[in-house]
Amino acid sequence: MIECPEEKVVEILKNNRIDIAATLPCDRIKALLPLISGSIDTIPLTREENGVGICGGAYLGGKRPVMIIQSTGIGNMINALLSFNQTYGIPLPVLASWRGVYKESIEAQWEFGKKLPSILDAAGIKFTIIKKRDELDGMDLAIKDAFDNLRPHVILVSPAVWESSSCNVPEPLEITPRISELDFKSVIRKPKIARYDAIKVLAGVVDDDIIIANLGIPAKELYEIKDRELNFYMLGSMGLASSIGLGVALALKRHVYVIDGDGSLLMNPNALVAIGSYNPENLTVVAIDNAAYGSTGNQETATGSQIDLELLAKACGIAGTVKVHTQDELKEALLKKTGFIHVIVKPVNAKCKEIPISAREIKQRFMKAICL
Ligand SMILES: Cc1ncc(C[n+]2csc(CCOP(=O)(O)OP(=O)(O)O)c2C)c(N)n1
Repeated sequence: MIECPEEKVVEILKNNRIDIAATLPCDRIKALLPLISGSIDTIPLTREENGVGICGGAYLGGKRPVMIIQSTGIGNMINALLSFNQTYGIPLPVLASWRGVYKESIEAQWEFGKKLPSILDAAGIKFTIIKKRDELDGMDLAIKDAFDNLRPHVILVSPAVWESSSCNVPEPLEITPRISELDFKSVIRKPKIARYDAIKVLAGVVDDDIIIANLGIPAKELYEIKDRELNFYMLGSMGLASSIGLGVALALKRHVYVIDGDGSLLMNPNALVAIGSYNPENLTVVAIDNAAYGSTGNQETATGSQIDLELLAKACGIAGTVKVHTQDELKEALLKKTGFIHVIVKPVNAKCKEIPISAREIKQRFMKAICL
């Protein structure tokens, strides 16, 4: 009889050489999470989909990540699991505390929890159900399946597994008393350059640096300007460019530039929250702001009149930020490797063809180029 099944889980993760855990709490795993963060590098998430990007980036950089979340979080990840992990062949074991099915008193858990196996089945996402402690070895097989077969694998763990565990839950931390002050003035002028001009400047300064290119027209423009094996072109999973960039930057020493967009950053500002808590020196987010969803026909976004992305980045704790309007200003900021470069551009799309390489080729040649 295992006294503390949580310890067994940590042992399974360690035996599988898991070196990054991206987590978001569930009450049922409150004794597991501190054990995880005590023995594996842990990235606390603010939304699960963001974790899919960070873990994917970490994998591209040579790490072996896992996500540990509540099962409801799968609902926040499903597009990314399909359009990123399944499409590119990127492994991701997901340990999900399975709510809604076992001694569940919260009504809001019932609908999704009960239907989750059918949802995963319909989506073609591999999953393993662990109903009791003596089935925990199934977790080991599921993790191996994810890495051997380059796919996500969800492990639905019933709360029954943790029942009457002898593991302790630590005391909570209190808020850190502090003063927040912001001395910030920013001027957004009439844009002079287009996204294409900005990407040209970036392509001109990279040496053996990495570029993660946002989905849609930005990726196509980069492909046309300068295709290279160290370019990772996103084809889906809108919102995850900077999350992927963060994951790669945390895994590797090399510099990582992310071409992101205003629409995408506003879809997943959680990426900025995560970046702000690490501020890796080897990451530059090039936030190309055309105040529009450019790739889908230039529908306006809130950056046109309401939100200043540089201010948002600062509010999220990103240390180095700058706003640029010209190619020269952009070049200077890129050479300084500023953490967040807010590039003001016109809503203009170059006429580019589809990227003629498959998602799996994009991934394979990228990983080969960084010598993994
Ligand atoms: C979840 C999701 N919603 C919507 C889309 C459609 N879509 C693809 S690219 C894009 C616009 C992205 O805008 P932005 O990040 O500002 O970049 P831009 O194209 O302007 O450079 C949209 C809405 C999508 N692919 N995925």
